Parts: sequence; structure tokens; C-alpha cells
Amino acid sequence: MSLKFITAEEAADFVKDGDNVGFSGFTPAGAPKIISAAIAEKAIAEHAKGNPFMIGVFTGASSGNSLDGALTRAKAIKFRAPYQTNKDMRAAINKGEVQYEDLHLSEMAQQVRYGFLGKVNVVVIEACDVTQDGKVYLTTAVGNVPTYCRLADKILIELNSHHSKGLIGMHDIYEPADPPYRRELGVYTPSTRIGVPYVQVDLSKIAGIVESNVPDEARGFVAADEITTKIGQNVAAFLANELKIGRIPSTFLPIQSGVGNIANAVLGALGQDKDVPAFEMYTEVIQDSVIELMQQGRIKFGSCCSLTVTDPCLQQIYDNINFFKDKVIMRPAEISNNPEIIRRLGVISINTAIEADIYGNINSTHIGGVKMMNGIGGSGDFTRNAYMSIFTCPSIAKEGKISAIVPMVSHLDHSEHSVKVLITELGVADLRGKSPVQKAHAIIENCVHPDYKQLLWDYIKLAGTGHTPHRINAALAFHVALAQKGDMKAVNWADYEK
Ligand code: 0RQ
Repeated sequence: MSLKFITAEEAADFVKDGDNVGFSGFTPAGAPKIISAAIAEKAIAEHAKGNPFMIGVFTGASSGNSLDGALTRAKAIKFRAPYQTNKDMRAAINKGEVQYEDLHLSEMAQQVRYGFLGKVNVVVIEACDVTQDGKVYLTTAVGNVPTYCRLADKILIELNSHHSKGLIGMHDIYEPADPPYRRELGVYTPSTRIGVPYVQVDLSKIAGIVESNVPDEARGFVAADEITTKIGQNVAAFLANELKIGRIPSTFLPIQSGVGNIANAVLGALGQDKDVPAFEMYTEVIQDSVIELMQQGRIKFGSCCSLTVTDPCLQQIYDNINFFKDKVIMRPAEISNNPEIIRRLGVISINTAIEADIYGNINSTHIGGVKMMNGIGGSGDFTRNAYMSIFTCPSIAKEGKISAIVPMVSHLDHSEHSVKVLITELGVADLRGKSPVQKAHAIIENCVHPDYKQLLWDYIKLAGTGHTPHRINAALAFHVALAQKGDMKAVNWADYEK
């Protein structure tokens, strides 16, 4: 059977109203671009004819503008999981137009296999090569492709020549069996391989191949500023001291780092601190800063699910592919983010909070407790299972009208039980071995902005006694002050004293 080349429009025709469509990619890296855009065009055409056209969109994590953006603008998404970062989609989710299930990324593939999210009808994947016997070599991410390909009725492949075939060999594909037959995952170091470098698909399912030549849609970063640099330096100094006093072994431990501007700056600072030895990463996303640090010899190895780098950075990797080939492995999300492996390797996780509360609970997803920002992503997979889980954030947001540290988080993603260290530009609150009240003292003393310190000490007084003291009617008073007066500093505890 020979492989059939078709146009993006012909590929889009295989997708029907009501289908659940699995897509490759993890972040914009490795996500399809032209078939997804053609599906969006088809939706617009169908809507113009008065026909319904909406699909379920299953991915590895977020995707790019020509997938999440285009399909959202075409009003073509009935359900979305497990993560997104696109501004149009965010708006549609917060208007209630798209139903979004924000899931731990390690769980998505198994939830689909268990049948919790319905049938996968079609899968659309980006590849750098396909063989006549159905071996698909992926590009800059793995995501949940192995599972989606096995479960879908039809497979559409976007063969993207913008990616180097030098990527062949950098993936490690393994799909665990479902309970009660699942076995241990034999990953003992970040560089252990347990699978094969390709996704083996059933040839008879390949409906067609579309040729393309377009770059990934990864965004650049805002350069590190004074605040993010200071946060990074605080993380680095804290870890260097943990190493010095023997709480981190002399070999150091693998690092996981989240996405975004802050995570990128933290990693940069960690790489620059010479008291932190060259280290390995067991993480989900490799960003530009990791590539730079690999070239400097500061990062020795990176296991990930995606190479979410800017196009110039990706070209650098392709130009020096032999240097990177034995330094990077891309794995399926359920392996890159696997709780068993994270716990075994002793990963140090570093993620970003939108807000934290005085007891160490973290909100990473909801602005004001109501509006979805991105999603939990892999932060929960790592936080709950890490050797030590660190959260970072600037102490204030929006010109100081918002304190990132509040009496009670307005939405909970990571509980005080999982969060071990909180770090802002002002300092470090080490929460290990402390009761809730002791945690509150460490956080207010070390991490809270001076404009909010006294207000939080006064809240503690108002809260009185208890294992985790709260004045329930005042616990969200910072948020009320922001909503009513535009500034959390406008809170007046006297209003809550009775
Ligand atoms: O607003 O965009 O209007 O400027 O939130 O904040 O400071 O640019 O930080 O880019 O690092 O993102 C938590 C969202 C941080 C991200 C979050 C406003 C702030 C700004 C963005 P503007 P910054 P970052 C691995 C792990 C969850 C998923 C995760 C995230 C905007 O890190 O999505 O960790 N994490 N995945 O002004 C109101 C507050 C605010 C606030 C910040 N308290 N109230 N607005 N902002 N704090 C990746 C994967 O899983 C694939």
C-alpha cells in the first residue's frame, strides 16, 4: 500500500461535525498548522451554509494560533482538553463558548484510553518523516500522539519539511498498558530510553499526507527584568545552599521548570549561578534558555515532551544537531510527566503561581478565582511528586494594585500539602517542617511586598486561633477590595471585625 498525498482541504474533508479530533504537539511545538487551519476554513464554510460544524479538540498541551486560534475564531470547538494558552480561546472559554476541561497533562492519554472523553475519530499529526511500513517520525513534540493514533479511525499527517530529519532518533515512544496490566516504567535517569524512536501506526488508517513547510508558532519571551532576575537568583541561591548543607545530593537532582517569562528567567539565573553544578532536566517543556545553557555546558541533558523554542533557536539546534542529539529526549506526555518517574528520580520542580496564600496554597490558573488564564498544565504532575516543589511569583502584579500573596487563594490548584518552598523577588519562604501558622509567618516575613505586609499581619490577628486560622467572611477581602475599589490595598479590616 503506498502513501497518498492530498491537499489540506482534502484532509479537512475527513473531519465531520461532532468528531473528536486528536492533534499532535505539546505547546505550539509539533502541532499541525495547515490541516488545522483548513478545518477552521471548512467550519466557516459549513456555518455559512447554515450547517453545524463543531469538533472536540484533544491535544498534548496548548497549541498554536493556526490550531486553537483559527478553530476558536471559526467557532468550531465544542470541547477542549487538556491545556491552552491562546488569547482567542481564553476569551471563548471565559465567555462560556468553549467547554474546557483543564487536566493534569500526564493524565490526558489514559483518560482518553479509559474512554472518559469519548471516541477519537480522527488524528492530525505533524511529522518529519513517514516510512512505507507506517513508522511516523515526529517533529518537536510527542504529546499524546501514540494513543491518539492507536485509537483514531483515521490518521492525517502533515509532513513538514521546515523540520530537520535530524530529529529522527530524538524521540522515545512508549505507551503504558492500562490497569490491571500496567508495569513499572524503567526510567532510572533522565536519559534512560524505554521505547522506540517512532510511532508505529496502522497503515490502513492513514487517510492522506499533506506536505508543508512552516515553522512552529512558539512565542518569544519578554526579556528577564529586575524582578524576574531577582526571583531567579533567589531560587539559585536557595538550591545552592540546600546542596551545601547536604539536603540535595552532591550529584544534584534533575530540574523541572514550568513555562512562561518567569520560568525562562529562573532557569537562566540557575544556569548562571556557579554554586549550582551543571545539571540534568526531567521536564515537560524545553525553552530557549535550556538550549543556551546546554551550549554553555551548564545543562548536561534534557528529557522533555517538547522543544518549545523560538524559530531562530530551533534553527540553531538543527545546525548543530549532532551536538544536541545525545542531550535531548522527547517522550509522550504520560512519560515526561509521569508521577512514578518524577518521584523516583527526585525531580526538583519549579513552577509559577498566579497567587499564593499565606498558608502556601497556590492558584496557577484563575485570575480573580473566575477567569481561566492557561490551565494547570503539568505543574500538578510535578508539584505533587517532586523531591521538593518550589513556586515562584513576583510579590505584586498590575502596578502593585494586586498582591500575589493573599489571605486565601481564590482558586486552588496546588495545596499546602504539596508546596514546599515559595519564592518571590523579596526572598524565600521554606515551608518544610512547619505548621500552617508557622508557614504564614515565613511567607509574610520573607515573600510579601512591603505595601501588603502589615495588612497580612493584621489579617492574621483578625483570623484568631485555629489550626489554619481564617476569618471566613474576610478570607477573600483582598479580592473584594480589588473588584470594588480597584486596589487590594483598599481593604479595611474594620469592615470585617464584627
Ligand atoms: O498579565 O499578560 O496582562 O501582562 O498574568 O504573568 O508575570 O508574565 O508570568 O508568563 O510566567 O505566566 C502562572 C500564568 C505565569 C504561567 C502563569 C498576570 C500578569 C500578566 C502573566 P499580562 P507573567 P508568566 C509547564 C507547567 C500554569 C501552568 C504551568 C502558567 C500575566 O506560568 O500558566 O505551570 N502556569 N505549567 O500581570 C491578576 C494576579 C496575577 C495576574 C500575574 N495575582 N492577578 N493578574 N498576573 N499574577 C508547562 C506546561 O504545562 C505545558
